[in-house]
Amino acid sequence: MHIAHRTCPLCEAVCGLRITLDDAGRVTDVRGDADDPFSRGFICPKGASLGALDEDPDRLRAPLVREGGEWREVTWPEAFAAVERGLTGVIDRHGREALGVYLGNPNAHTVAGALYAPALARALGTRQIFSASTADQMPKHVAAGLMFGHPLSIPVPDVDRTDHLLMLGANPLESNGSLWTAPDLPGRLKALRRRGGRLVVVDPRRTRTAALADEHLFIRPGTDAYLLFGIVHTLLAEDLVAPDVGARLPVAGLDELRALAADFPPETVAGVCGVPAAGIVRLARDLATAPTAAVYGRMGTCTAEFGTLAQWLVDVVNVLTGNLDRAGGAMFPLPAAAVPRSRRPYRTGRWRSRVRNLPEVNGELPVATLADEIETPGQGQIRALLTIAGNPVLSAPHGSRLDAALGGLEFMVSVDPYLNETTRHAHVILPPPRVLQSPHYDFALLNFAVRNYARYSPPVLPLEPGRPAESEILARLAMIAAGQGADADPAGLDELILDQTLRRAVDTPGSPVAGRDPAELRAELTGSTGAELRLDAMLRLGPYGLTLRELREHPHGIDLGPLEPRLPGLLSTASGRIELAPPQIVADVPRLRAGLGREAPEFVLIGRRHLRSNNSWMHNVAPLVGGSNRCTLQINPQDARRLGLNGEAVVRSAAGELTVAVEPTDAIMPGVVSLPHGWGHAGTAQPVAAKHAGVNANALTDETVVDVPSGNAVFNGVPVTVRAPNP
Ligand SMILES: Nc1nc2c(c(=O)[nH]1)N[C@H]1C(S)=C(S)[C@@H](COP(=O)(O)OP(=O)(O)OC[C@H]3O[C@@H](n4cnc5c(=O)[nH]c(N)nc54)[C@H](O)[C@@H]3O)O[C@H]1N2
Ligand SMILES: Nc1nc2c(c(=O)[nH]1)N[C@H]1C(S)=C(S)[C@@H](COP(=O)(O)OP(=O)(O)OC[C@H]3O[C@@H](n4cnc5c(=O)[nH]c(N)nc54)[C@H](O)[C@@H]3O)O[C@H]1N2
Ligand code: SF4
Ligand SMILES: [Mo]
Repeated sequence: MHIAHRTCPLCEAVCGLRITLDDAGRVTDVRGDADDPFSRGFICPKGASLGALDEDPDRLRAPLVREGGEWREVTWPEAFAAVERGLTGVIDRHGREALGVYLGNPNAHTVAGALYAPALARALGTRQIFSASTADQMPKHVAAGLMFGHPLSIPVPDVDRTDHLLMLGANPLESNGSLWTAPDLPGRLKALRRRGGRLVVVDPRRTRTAALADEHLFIRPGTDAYLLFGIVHTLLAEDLVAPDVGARLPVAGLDELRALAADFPPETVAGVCGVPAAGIVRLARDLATAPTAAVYGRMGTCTAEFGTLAQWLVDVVNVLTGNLDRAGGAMFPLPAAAVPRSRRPYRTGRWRSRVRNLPEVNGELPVATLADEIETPGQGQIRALLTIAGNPVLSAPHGSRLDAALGGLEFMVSVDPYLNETTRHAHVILPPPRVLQSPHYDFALLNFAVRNYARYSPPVLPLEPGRPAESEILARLAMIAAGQGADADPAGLDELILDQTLRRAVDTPGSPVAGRDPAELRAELTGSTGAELRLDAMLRLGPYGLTLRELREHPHGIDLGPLEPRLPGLLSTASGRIELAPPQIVADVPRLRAGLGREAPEFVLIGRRHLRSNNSWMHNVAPLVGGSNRCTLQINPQDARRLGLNGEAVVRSAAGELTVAVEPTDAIMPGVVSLPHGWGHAGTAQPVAAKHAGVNANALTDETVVDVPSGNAVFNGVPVTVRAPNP
């Protein structure tokens, strides 16, 4: 028997786990790690099933190569050779611009995704780079980049100290939080209420989070930017702007903001968002008068038609109420492992997509146009695609179209543990090893943690001989893409990146190692893999001067304290101030204004998440599926009765049509229907998932509609019609 402690990689809450294994390396027990200073023993049903997931017999254990319709297991050298043949063939025939890559959500959770996916994307030498970020949080990056200067300068609610939290379009009791890393958010929210604080939830559904709150307001999907503008209008009209604004909080653009807000008084926006004007005014006054307060908006407000405007307004309210960057407000975390951030002011649109002329954001193009780029002939058409930890057939807007498009590629490689709806189109599938064979460090998520904290989990189980770590898989792909061949030594890539990192650090004035010799610094690093050496370098160069050795000596993690104010040093806008009215955002306000006069569709579709589900890929774990974790269309009973729905409904949008089981519930407001995404497993090689197939919600979502500044997909507020099936 053996007990291992490690971070759960399954969601953004980064809980510490205590895992018991038998002598054969099989997991016999998983529980929360009570000694983790951040998660203090919290665990959810997904974390508890990590053993079952890790040992899922349907996970791929060897690489697969597809010849015609037949899959064949091959050795790793054979698989990499097949990738080299496929990729170089496409490059020779069509050039590098015919290469595309899609990076899925688990890249935010893996060491490989953080450290090697960027190098791979660069090595491909193409601008056809796509990720789940444009089906998720890109509006927040754009708003933060334009307001504060860097797309990762994202404030998070200081949940443990706040007196008042206004939450829009998030359901952490099911999701466990997003862009807001806080293990046991249910417990933290209950503690907020216990100490006399107030939680207000705005959501078209009375979710489990809403049920916990002091107050829940229904809102028409897609209209949060109107509601938030109504709040801003009230703060300005009633002179509720905090005295810190202009002093502790240096701002630019306040007058312009005032002029913009003039068009969105509560009485005007109330009709659009379905929240009474008096309620909007009260929300504003409560935020302004609470001792401390924070506004937080997530999926429901990001993946919507006015996602960037909503994300901008969330932080405008945090600024105007004086709650930005102070204890109990919305604060900026300071992660331990960090390369110095660029101080160049943030820009988007440095290039544009070929077919729809959509602007680049954060170096990538919107996934909403991936199918266009694969299907549309001409110079630059994508002919070869790599998918790394992604399932866009089920997760991208109008994923059903992508399903067909992927079939037309000349070559496709997937790095994925499963043969699924997306990877079935690949010619080569490269499976990463088991979770317990992989190291873990949260390079991405600790940017959003409500306490500064660091924890490293080395692999619990060794790799089988010849089996590459996921980092090595991506490094090898990068070297193949760079033309160095399938046999090149991945250690060469690590040394190159280490050298660049150290050189940049010694050349940066004010850095703790400024002026030192990079070779000497390299000699100080410890670690048994390239990934560990790189982590050690980032820790040493980071703000706490930690080392990998220290993290290894603290297997439960190190608490680095509560969040602390970071202004004005954090700001990297050209003005050095918080930009309250950045031109690219101001340019999108007329679109919002035009929406004021629009007639609402009869029904709009929204998504939802379930505690025991995880996007598209945990439906093959028997203990997690079934019960209330099902793919049903939630609809208000009034609507169901009026339409005579009984059992099933036909839902149709501009993109497609589905027939789905209905679940009448008064938790959802009339005129709104909800369908979870990630289902539609028919024909998969995963027998448990196939038994709980469900339908693909993204057969209905419309890739032609995006949030304009960010190009982000719109999953919430999709106009649909609903009717009973023909008898
Ligand atoms: N309609 C609708 N669509 C949505 C959403 C919605 O709310 N509504 N949500 C959106 C959001 S927020 C997101 S993040 C995207 C997610 O979009 P994707 O990232 O495309 O989809 P996932 O379902 O997360 O798929 C993850 C894939 O990674 C594989 N995988 C799991 N672990 C690993 C690993 O360690 N390494 C590798 N290489 N692969 C791994 C899984 O087998 C699976 O194939 O979906 C978006 N789509
Ligand atoms: N159990 C579980 N946990 C997960 C995931 C999972 O699939 N399952 N996925 C992970 C991922 S990739 C992410 S990005 C996070 C997301 O985490 P959250 O942001 O908490 O996402 P959701 O649970 O989808 O909550 C979105 C809420 O927005 C509401 N909503 C829909 N439209 C609107 C609108 O127009 N306005 C407002 N105000 N509300 C609206 C929905 O009813 C829903 O309750 O969760 C992560 N955690
Ligand atoms: S809340 Fe997230 S990190 Fe914590 S155990 Fe559950 S899935 Fe894992
Ligand atoms: Mo996500």
